Amino acid sequence: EVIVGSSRELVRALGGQVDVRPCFITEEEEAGLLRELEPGLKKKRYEFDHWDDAIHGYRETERVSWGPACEVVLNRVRSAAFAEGSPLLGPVHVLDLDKAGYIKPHIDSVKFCGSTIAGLSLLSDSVMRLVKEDNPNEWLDLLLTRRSLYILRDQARYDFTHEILKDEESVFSGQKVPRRRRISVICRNLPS
Ligand code: AKG
Repeated sequence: EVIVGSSRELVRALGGQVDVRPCFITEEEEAGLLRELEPGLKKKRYEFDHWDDAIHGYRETERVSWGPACEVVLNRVRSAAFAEGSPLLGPVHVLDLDKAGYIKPHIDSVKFCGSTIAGLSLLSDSVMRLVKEDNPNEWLDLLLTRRSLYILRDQARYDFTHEILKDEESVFSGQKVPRRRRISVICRNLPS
């Protein structure tokens, strides 16, 4: 099980809007993505000190063009997450979280991103928590294993905050999920 929540009803109700696919990419594909991303990321420093930021302990980049092997992987992500012809945000967002880094609860800007967020997780397992914005008793935890894909859409994207738990709090269904350095590769569509 990779999705648990405050109630069975909520898990069922949001089922069509939250998708977690373990082992979405192979070890070779992960290595290929890292080979393309590491040189650029290594030139940046992790940011820890911006207290108003949603993200703590991160560096990030955007990438428009990829080598052929990575393009194949990204096209698989796009066809899993988006309807054919749906206009996508050109650059793919790459977020590198330090082992001590985490993402605080937030809702992505409705001005800049559309109904769907799709992310690959590289290098580490993690727990993503969704919490209903107007009722914190309603929540879902997603187990994002290394090399998995998650997709959030519609209500799950607009009405729930999402966050990536810090290592000390990284527990899924009672089981510790050690959080190491994690890189996410995130595709989004444009607002309609
Ligand atoms: C965001 O960019 O809005 C995220 O929360 C990224 C989540 C992730 O790292 O997978």
